[in-house]
This record gives sequence, C-alpha cells and structure tokens, in this order.
Amino acid sequence: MKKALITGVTGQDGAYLAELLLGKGYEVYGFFPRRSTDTRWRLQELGIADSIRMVEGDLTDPASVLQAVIKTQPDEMYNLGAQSFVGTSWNQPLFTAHVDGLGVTACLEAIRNVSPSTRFYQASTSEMFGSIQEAHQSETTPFYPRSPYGVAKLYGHWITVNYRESFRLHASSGILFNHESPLRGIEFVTRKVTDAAARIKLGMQDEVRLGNIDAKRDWGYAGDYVEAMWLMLQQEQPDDYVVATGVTTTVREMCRIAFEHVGLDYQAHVVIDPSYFRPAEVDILLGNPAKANRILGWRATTSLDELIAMMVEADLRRLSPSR
Ligand code: NAP
Ligand code: G4F
Repeated sequence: MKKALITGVTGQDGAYLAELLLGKGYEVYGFFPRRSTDTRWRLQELGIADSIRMVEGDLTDPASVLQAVIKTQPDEMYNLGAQSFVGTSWNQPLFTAHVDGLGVTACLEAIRNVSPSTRFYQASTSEMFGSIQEAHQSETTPFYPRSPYGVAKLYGHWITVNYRESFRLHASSGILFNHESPLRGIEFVTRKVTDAAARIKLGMQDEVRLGNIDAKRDWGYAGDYVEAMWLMLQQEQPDDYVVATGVTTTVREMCRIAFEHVGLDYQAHVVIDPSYFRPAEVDILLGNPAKANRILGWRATTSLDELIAMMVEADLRRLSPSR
C-alpha cells in the first residue's frame, strides 16, 4: 500500500486529493496546523474525515515538517498548504512569504535529509504569470507576479526546480490555474457569488458587493485538477506542468451564469465596492495545457457552466437542506 503525506489536507484541494488517493488504495496522512476550532468540514462533507491519519504541524515550523516526514516515510508528498488568498497577502506579506515560500524549502529539506526517494508535488500557481508576458501562458512563459502571494509562490516554484536539479529529487511543480468547487473557500469570487445567488434566491439577502468584475480567469473544476497532481508523480521523470482549461471568462460573465441558474439577473444584485479592488490586479489569465494533455494524458472535463451550476446547487442545499 502506497503512503501519501498531504499538507493543506483540510483545504479544497487537499480534501479532493485525499479522496482520490483513498480511492486508489493509498494510506493518506494529513499534515495540519492546530486551530482553535475543528477545520475538517470539507473532509466531513466528503465522508473521509475518519479515513485520514492526521499529523499535527505547521509549514512555518521546519521541525514539525521534518518529524512528519520521519514518522510517515511517504512514497509521495503533496505540498498544498498555503496562505492561498491573494487579497490577504497584501495585509500579511511576511506571513505569506513564510508559509508559501520558506515552507516549501522546509518540505524539500526534510525529504532530502531523511526520505530522498519520496516524490514531491509543489502547488504552484498561474498567479506567478501576473502581468502576462504571452497571450496563452505555458511552462515557458516568463513570470511577472503582481501580489505578495505570487512572489512567495514564485520562490516556492524555483526552490522546487532547484532541489530537483541540485539533489536529483523527484520534485514536480504544478502551475495550476484557478480551480473551484462546492468546497471552495467563501472568500474566493466564484463561491462568494454562488453563495450569494443562492441566498438571494432564498430571500436571505438582496445584493452582493464585488470588486473588479472585468478581470478574466481560466476557471476549472478542482476535482479534475487533483487528478493532474497525482499523474505528475506517476511519471518516470519529474517536471513542471501548466494545468488549465484553455478558456478565459470575466467575473461579470461568471456572475451572469450563477444568477441565471436561479432565474435572476445579476445586474439587479451585484454592487461594485471599491474596497474589494486590489493594490495591483491580474487582469487576465489564460493557460495553455498542451504539455499536460500530451504527457500526462490529462484534460479538463468540466465546463464553467457545469461548475457554477454544481456550486450554486450545493449552496442551495446547504442553505435549505430540505430541498
Ligand atoms: P485552501 O482551500 O486555502 O487550503 C489551504 C490549506 O493550507 C488549508 O488546509 C490550510 O489550513 C493550510 N495551511 C495554511 N497555512 C498553513 C500552515 N502554516 N501550515 C500548514 N498548513 C497550512 O487552498 P486550495 O484552494 O485548496 O489550494 C491548495 C494549494 O494550491 C495552495 O497552495 C494554493 O496556493 C495552490 N493553488 C490553488 C489554486 C486554486 O485555484 N484553488 C490555484 C493554484 C494554486 P487552515 O484552513 O487551517 O488554515
Ligand atoms: O477568486 P479570487 O480571489 O482568485 P485569485 O485572486 O485569482 O486567486 C486564486 O487563484 C490563483 C490561481 O491563479 C491561486 F493561486 C490562488 O490561491 C487563488 O486560489 O479572485 C479572482 C478575480 C480577481 O481578479 C479579483 O480581483 O476576481 C476578482 N474579484 C472581483 N470581486 C474578486 C471580487 N475576488 C474576490 N475574492 N472577491 C471579490 O469580491
């Protein structure tokens, strides 16, 4: 039985990846930071909370990362733990750098020193492309991050490449474009909108306040994207891959889809609130997933319409369980 250690197991991707690996017969260890309340709601929604062996630790505490690797000796380690909200990274830039940047080195050092055959996955991001240098962003597109989060993640990306080249670790970096699901955190724009559309439909609120709705994102379904992470670690050679749909859509159009799903006009309910504008914006992201298609045999299977419908339906069920 293969063993996998997942940091960020209580997050959106951690939960779907744990579900995928359990389904493949893995023994799954979840590295999680202590919080004052139980953070396992996603694992509980998927019905897998009791199937994961939890290992307490924090990416900002290298001793705890080392202990987790010594204890579990994983065949595969997926580093999904992060301060993942771009907006917060301007308010907590040093914390973000510590978790999202140095935390990656803590993982790689632990593997290098005590478990060098462990295969490593780093959760890199399209946010590293920032102010885009090519219309379709691929593995060879130059980076230009536009947020403290993007800058920290760029360090995490390059240290992964560096440890692969320096110490011949099987370390891969997935440059994933935005991916969403019913388990998405409520602060991200898709879930904020699907939750609001459901609440407005049920008469629980009247409006939703948003920032820049002209921004464009390449949105896919998280359930599809965790499959790509696993595929990267099954390859003989470690490498970097862009994972995306190849379609980009405005926040405005995403709002239209969500509200139309419940028979409403978004224009009557969306209010622009400048307090949600960011100090520097990423105007557009559009990925070129050709390499992942060709080498991993991976492609996105869920359209944005299907994804948003799935999310609105899940929010309606949460808010009105008798539906
Ligand atoms: P998420 O839902 O915000 O989950 C992040 C996870 O990291 C949570 O379990 C969180 O635990 C944990 N975490 C935070 N600080 C930590 C620390 N100091 N030590 C250990 N764990 C810590 O994020 P996600 O959407 O699943 O994304 C997974 C990864 O992919 C992240 O690294 C993200 O930056 C990256 N990524 C995401 C996307 C996307 O569109 N979703 C795209 C590209 C890359 P708590 O909840 O207890 O804080
Ligand atoms: O949903 P968002 O907060 O996601 P963002 O900033 O693209 O970051 C996500 O994707 C990255 C991959 O590219 C990940 F690495 C990262 O961890 C995270 O998962 O915002 C999307 C867009 C932005 O342009 C933002 O300015 O929506 C715009 N937006 C407009 N109004 C809003 C809002 N975003 C949020 N969160 N809230 C709003 O009210």
